[in-house]
Amino acid sequence: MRTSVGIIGAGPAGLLLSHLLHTQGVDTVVLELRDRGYVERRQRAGILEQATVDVLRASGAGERMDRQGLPHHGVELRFDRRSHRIDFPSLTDGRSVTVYAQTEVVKDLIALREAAGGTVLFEAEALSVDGVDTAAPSIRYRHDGAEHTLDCDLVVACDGFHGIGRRAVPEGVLTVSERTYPFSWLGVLADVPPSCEELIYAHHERGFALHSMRSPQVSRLYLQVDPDDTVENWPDERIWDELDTRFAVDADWRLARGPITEKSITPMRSFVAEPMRHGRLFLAGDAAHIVPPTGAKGLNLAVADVTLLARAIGRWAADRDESLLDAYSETALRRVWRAEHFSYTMTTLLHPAPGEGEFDRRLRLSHLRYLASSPAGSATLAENYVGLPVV
Ligand code: RFL
Ligand code: PHB
Repeated sequence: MRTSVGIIGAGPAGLLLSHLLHTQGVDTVVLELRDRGYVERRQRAGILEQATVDVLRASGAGERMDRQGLPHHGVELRFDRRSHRIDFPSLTDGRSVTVYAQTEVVKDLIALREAAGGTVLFEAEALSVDGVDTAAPSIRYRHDGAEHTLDCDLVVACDGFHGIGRRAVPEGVLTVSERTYPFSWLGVLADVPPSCEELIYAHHERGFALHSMRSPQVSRLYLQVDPDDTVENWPDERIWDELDTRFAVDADWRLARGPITEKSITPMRSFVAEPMRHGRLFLAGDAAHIVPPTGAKGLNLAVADVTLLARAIGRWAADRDESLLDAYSETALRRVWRAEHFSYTMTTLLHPAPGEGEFDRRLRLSHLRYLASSPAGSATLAENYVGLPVV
């Protein structure tokens, strides 16, 4: 098989890139390890920055998002048993975020690719990328029990943190910066209307808790847990009791309980591999960088990467002008490192680390009070959360 741009991975990065290139008349093939149902149901992100919404809408992928997405104009920080609202529009020249689940973005993009006759091969495992230093790179993959080769002009690895794309870069070329955190997130989906109108980021001495949502009927909740904890340790009753403790406020507020339909534990990691290009191979999304989910940036970074890349590939396909391709890694990394810093700051701000001392605890509380009470502090949080237009 032959295509212009071979894309590994049908997560948001790979699917959106394929869609954006299609709108510019560039042919792609997407290879995806998992089956379609798995990819469409994998629970992950929920918050879209304004710029992400704009890209989806402008490319024709925003029709259902515009009907079903929930615009959010602020978040609540909760600590010391009190609530503090951060208002986005007044602090950011009118910008906001939208609650619309990654599962829905992925379903919308697959449906669009299907309607346009695009090729997305599910249960197709990329095994290696070859010839990235030549003008004729290729992807070796397994599909329907046989091995095949996809010949390409360019290859884009959108295959997430555990993918194989990054490994095609020769030894010694990539610089990796990394941090793992001494805690994880237990995430649950519950069939109960959210107990809040906006997200609640709660800091408690027993650990962080987050109240998010998927729809007016479905809540999404997270608890900080130990990195070696398991879901078997967390029966539903224990989860609700712990959430009650961490969200407790001196006000008339109650957390509604309902049937928990899904539970999983996610480690927290920061990771950047750079540069995001080697020869004819490009890295995008989680294949190149990971942020801890506290800042809600991962999906938005993936969208920002492929938006840049689609423009660069479009220019190259039209007249072989490589200037935007050459600039891709450096331009993308400026946003990546801003998000890395914000996600790290939000994570260390809200999660007590095991074994930390009184000094760290007091610094954290002081930082929280500053962000909640100073207009400059609140504006820093707000402008990073909704996404900085220029970085
Ligand atoms: P993905 O979504 O991981 O997709 C990669 C795809 O590549 C496939 N693949 C392969 N295919 C073929 N051959 C191979 N050898 C392959 N190896 C892998 C995989 O099956 C998969 O389908 O990466 P992408 O597209 O870069 O998208 C990144 C986002 O998924 C990720 O950054 C976000 O989900 C992170 N994230 C959040 N981001 C936000 O912007 N806002 C949020 O509110 C938010 N919350 C979260 C999150 C991530 C979380 N978890 C579970 C890590 C909350 C959580 C709990
Ligand atoms: C989510 O809704 O899954 C979500 C929201 C905000 C975050 C992380 C996850 O910071």
